[in-house]
Amino acid sequence: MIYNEKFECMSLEELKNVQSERLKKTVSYVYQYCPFYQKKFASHGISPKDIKTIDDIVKLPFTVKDDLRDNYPFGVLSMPLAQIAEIHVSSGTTGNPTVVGYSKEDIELWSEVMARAFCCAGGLPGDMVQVAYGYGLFTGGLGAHYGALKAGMTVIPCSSGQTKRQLKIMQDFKPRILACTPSYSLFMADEAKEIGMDCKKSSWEIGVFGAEPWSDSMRKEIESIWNLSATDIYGLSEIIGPGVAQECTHKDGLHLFSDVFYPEVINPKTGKEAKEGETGMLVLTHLTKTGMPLLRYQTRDIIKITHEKCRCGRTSPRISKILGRTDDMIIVRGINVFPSQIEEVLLRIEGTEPHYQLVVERPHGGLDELEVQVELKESFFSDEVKQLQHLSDKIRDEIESVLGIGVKVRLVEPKTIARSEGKAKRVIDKRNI
Ligand code: DLL
Repeated sequence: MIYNEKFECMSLEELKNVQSERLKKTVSYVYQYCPFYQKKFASHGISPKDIKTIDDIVKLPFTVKDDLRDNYPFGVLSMPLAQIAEIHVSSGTTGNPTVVGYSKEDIELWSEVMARAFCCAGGLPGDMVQVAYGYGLFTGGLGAHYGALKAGMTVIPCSSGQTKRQLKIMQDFKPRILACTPSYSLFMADEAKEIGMDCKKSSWEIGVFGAEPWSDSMRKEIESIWNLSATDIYGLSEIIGPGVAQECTHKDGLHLFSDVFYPEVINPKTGKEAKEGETGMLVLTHLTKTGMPLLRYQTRDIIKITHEKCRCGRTSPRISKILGRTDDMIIVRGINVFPSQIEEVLLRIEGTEPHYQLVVERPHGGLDELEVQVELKESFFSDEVKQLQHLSDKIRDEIESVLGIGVKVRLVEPKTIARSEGKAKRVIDKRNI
């Protein structure tokens, strides 16, 4: 079912008109209400009258994650804080996290795009949705929740974790849709097998899986284990959370809801537009958001885009799965991790060198495990085992409090982590994704 046929199936010409009108409105709006953009426009010599159609978007300056961090916490809002309805936070590189403010209308917009996403995946009003994305500052849980409500579905707000209880709920309530990270669906399968459950008989027919990279082979695995149709959903907190793009049942790219989020694909080195079909960085512009609209936001996600109409009838452009990042962010159990966050902790702790490596594994296809290998200082190397254990526990606790996920810490001898003459190789990703 197509949730909003008018906007999802609009002719490209009509779509362009809608995008042009909305861009003009958004640019005037931020120019009037957002001191951050007033300054940015002034320093680029741009004013709203320079924007006449959507093609003029290239005249606008880019917005980057550092802009949000430099204006932490509320400096990029376009409305007084008192009118902001909800705040979410996503992990930053070091120091300040990224804060996102939603107006009441933005929550409505979020509900709309997530309703589109559930229907795009094959869901129908009346379906029951088990939301096993984390609820809280992370956008996954609440975004899925709002969308399911808007689409007229029944929500079970499980959040992530308490896996045996999730499985019992699935068996007893028989939800048709499961929304969680793809790796959590595999972890649930392991638990299910442990308690002798026959996964093939699950009530889930549709999976709405995202928030982390996953491959087509992982899709096949999940589909065969759970006997469901696994679809990919993409989004990021700065833009809205989940609901920027979603695969339809043809699974031939993710439909990006471009009447509300305008996509560009650029060469990350030159900032120039990449050609259709060429890989590049996805840049997104809010066309209707009011709490914290962003113009030409550099997502750092590498994708390809096509504007060909899909067999499902939707005319929205489709993006490939996320092919990589332009930075060194990795996603571990759905949580964004930057090596620099770990480095910052190590620099604070006496006894360690800032030489470290992150090893990520997904044992038996289950949940990701992150091991932080840290080099000891020469002077600490000869210390008692007890002291070393204390040091390793301290590092683990501090890293866990920064990242919000469990990690293993392994202290290694001085000068054993390979030095590099160029960019240090901080991450060894052994997951097959
Ligand atoms: O992960 C929002 C989300 C929640 C999307 C639930 C889908 C489902 P952030 O925590 O801000 O927001 O992380 C955003 O995660 O820039 C991508 O690098 C990555 N990401 C999100 N979805 C996918 C996906 C949420 N389907 C960052 N495939 C993004 C690959 C994804 N990477």
